[in-house]
Amino acid sequence: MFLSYYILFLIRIIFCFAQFLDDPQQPIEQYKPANATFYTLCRNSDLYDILETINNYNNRFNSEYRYDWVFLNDQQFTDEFKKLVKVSVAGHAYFGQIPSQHWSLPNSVDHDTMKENMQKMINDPDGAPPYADSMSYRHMCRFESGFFFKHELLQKYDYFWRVEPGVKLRCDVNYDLFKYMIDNKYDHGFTISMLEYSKTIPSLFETFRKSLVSLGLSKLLSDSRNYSGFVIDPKNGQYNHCHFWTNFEIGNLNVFRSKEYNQIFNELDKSNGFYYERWGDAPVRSLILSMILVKGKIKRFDEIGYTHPPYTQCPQEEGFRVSNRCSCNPDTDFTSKWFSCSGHFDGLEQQH
Ligand SMILES: Nc1nc2c(ncn2[C@@H]2O[C@H](COP(=O)(O)OP(=O)(O)OP(=O)(O)O)[C@@H](O)[C@H]2O)c(=O)[nH]1
Ligand SMILES: *[C@@H]1O[C@H](CO)[C@@H](O)[C@H](O)[C@H]1NC(C)=O
Ligand SMILES: CC(=O)N[C@H]1CO[C@H](CO)[C@@H](O)[C@@H]1O
Ligand SMILES: [Mg+2]
Repeated sequence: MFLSYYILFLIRIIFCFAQFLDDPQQPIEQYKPANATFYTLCRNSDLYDILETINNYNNRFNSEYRYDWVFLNDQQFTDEFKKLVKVSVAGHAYFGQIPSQHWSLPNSVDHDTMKENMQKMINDPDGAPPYADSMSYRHMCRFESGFFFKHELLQKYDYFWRVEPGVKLRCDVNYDLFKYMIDNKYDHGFTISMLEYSKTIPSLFETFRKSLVSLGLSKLLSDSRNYSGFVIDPKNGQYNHCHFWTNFEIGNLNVFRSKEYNQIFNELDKSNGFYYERWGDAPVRSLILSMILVKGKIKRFDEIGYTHPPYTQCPQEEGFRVSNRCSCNPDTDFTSKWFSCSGHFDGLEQQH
């Protein structure tokens, strides 16, 4: 009896010592992260949604790797926002305000034309598209298309992973996704892709086509070595409305900083379509990226469980869902819906 207590005691001591040697704090401290950061654009009123999301990303990924997180806002972040967010982010948190010239109407916008078009969209007899009446949404889309990567807080990074308040990872991501991108020479990664509401972009593609022509880049429209096939319908040469959903994206900032990206964005911006219509950042960015990236540079992450309400990507394979502790219902997976563009993307990759 006494002896067995003694043995138990010994085992306990050995166990404690082993735990000490295996202190999980130690290797994490030494982990050398990639040159990368999380990035979130949000308002002060998004505080509690973003806190939930940050904690979910910690649990699923970031407590292991401790990447930084850059928060941008058109207003100043409150002290309360910064205090609560800072203690949740596993790496360093940085808070920035967007310069007003990146979040305001360009001088060339004619206010009457803009208001008239907005009213027409709101009163559409077949129903107004989402955010038809929102000015801030239009600023947001223009900012995310042409300016976020110019913010000073993002200058010191190569890669970013965009996160929105309220999104969730639904499975563990148990490898360093940034290093995966870099090691495999990917420039852009996405989860969900889908069709855009055509009412929000009536002139986008024509403006885009003309922009490429005036920049001497029109050969890109039919260059099969790029991703033009992802966005252009070969039957009529028009936009097929496919876009990468931008609320989850992991990408190389140097692509957005490139001369081509900015030339094309500036041409599009000159037409004021962000305000006269309601161009989303997703179709704008998808069109440009599909032209300037060579096949093999864009990765579809089909194994990342992810929700941005109302849609979810959920891995189908049970073994994967068990080993990565997925919490999503595989029957809710977006991939097989008719307005998903993932099958189309995979088809292109196979031709590659
Ligand atoms: N600072 C700031 N951030 C904004 C504003 N409008 C949108 N955002 C952020 O921009 C991103 C996209 O906005 P959302 O409202 O989520 O747009 P969405 O994803 O197209 O639409 P939802 O289905 O409503 O999520 C989110 O990260 C928002 O937090 C704004 O006026 N100010
Ligand atoms: C990270 O990337 C940025 C932007 O390309 C660069 O300026 C910076 O020097 C890089 N930092 C490191 C540590 O390599
Ligand atoms: C502008 C741009 O980057 N275009 C690319 C499209 O694809 C061709 C073929 O791979 C590249 O050479 C171009 O650089
Ligand atoms: Mg959103």
